[in-house]
Amino acid sequence: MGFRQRRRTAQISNRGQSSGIGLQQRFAPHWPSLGQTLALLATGFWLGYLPLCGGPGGSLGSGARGVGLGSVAWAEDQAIENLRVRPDPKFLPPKGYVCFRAGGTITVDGKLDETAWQQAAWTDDFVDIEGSAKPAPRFRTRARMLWDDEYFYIAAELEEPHAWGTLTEHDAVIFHDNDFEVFVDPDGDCHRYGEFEINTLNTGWDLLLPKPYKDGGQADNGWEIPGLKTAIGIDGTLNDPTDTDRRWVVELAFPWKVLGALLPGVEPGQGVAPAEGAQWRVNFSRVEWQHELVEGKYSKVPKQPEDNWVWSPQYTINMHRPETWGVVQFSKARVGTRPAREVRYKPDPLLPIRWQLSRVYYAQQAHRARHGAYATELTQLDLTRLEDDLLTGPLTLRKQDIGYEVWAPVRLPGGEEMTCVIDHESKFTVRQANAPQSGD
Ligand SMILES: [Ca+2]
Ligand SMILES: [Ca+2]
Ligand SMILES: [Ca+2]
Repeated sequence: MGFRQRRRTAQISNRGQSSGIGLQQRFAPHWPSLGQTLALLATGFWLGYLPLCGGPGGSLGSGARGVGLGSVAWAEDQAIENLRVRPDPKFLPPKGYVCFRAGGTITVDGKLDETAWQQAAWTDDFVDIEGSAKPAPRFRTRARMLWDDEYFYIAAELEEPHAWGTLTEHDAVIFHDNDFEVFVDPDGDCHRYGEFEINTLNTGWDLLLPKPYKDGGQADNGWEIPGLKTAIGIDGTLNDPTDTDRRWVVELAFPWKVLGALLPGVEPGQGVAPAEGAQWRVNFSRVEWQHELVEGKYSKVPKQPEDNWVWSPQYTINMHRPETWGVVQFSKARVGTRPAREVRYKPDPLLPIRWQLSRVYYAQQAHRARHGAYATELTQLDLTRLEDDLLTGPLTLRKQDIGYEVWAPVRLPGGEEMTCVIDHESKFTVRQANAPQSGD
């Protein structure tokens, strides 16, 4: 198997926090050290087939779903990924979805027989995590969303001829089973976001990321979602390989009290539902393992990588790049009503600017991986000129006490002026034009 295959295998070790040590030791010796890696890169050994400079093919598999933290192997993973993966110069819009109010009560029982669920639109079918250029998923996956004053409801249907699962302990590493995953970043700053994973046995793992792993973030498994309601429906039989199943259904109710408190300045448990028209960054992922039968029981095929199927493509095997997650726009219109039918998804005009700022960030990551330090001038980065109709001037790179910021001066179509900023930890912020400008 090639590079990609081994990377995918190594990622298994890096994702597992609790059980990762042994696996990491098992796989780590097969990997070159960071120094060796850079030496190989310097000799051009990998340059022949690794697209280093973005472009449509600029995303080979990476191993960055990991939760193994602070290890040398992890740092090497990141350095390698940073060298290989860059956003395409052409803006690729994330998926969008309008989430309407549920008309009646949603009973979280694993059945989507409520009228409101029937009236809610399905998302697009999930695609490979690396995008539609990769082979289509073997099994269909799609989701629906609704909300009311208390909850953000998510339903998913996962076509599955063999429904099976093993994990029963809360906060276990659920993606070691086939699973369904939810990612939520309410303010879209790419920091402080929640993740929830669930398997066919209705076992959940809720965790909070203060920032992405690639930026030094450490998962907080102690983060819990009090009041969360979850249910699984199995259209078939669970853990019975003697027949063929059809699908499993996930039904979830996330309390706003908890999700809303992911926003800055909101005390724990004090979150509220989003305002009319608010847009949150959300993505869904499905992990699917190849299985075999061992003594009549389902078992993972050893050393086979998992498939990752998602709603909004990540363009690399890494969910922890919130800049490519989908956009959920909340509407107070009741699902299925005439007012709801008139609501349209309105893409945020800043999305292309964010994409461009992300390109600078990834170019800086690559620069640091190659040269040991961030570039001090944008011209040192391997980037084509960044253009967008909303930009009112060139991007500027501003050194900070630690790291840097890149500023993009913007005028919205309505005339409002602001500065979009990304920093060295991929945090995205928008500053009003009149705000004090440090760093000049
Ligand atoms: Ca239900
Ligand atoms: Ca956030
Ligand atoms: Ca937890």
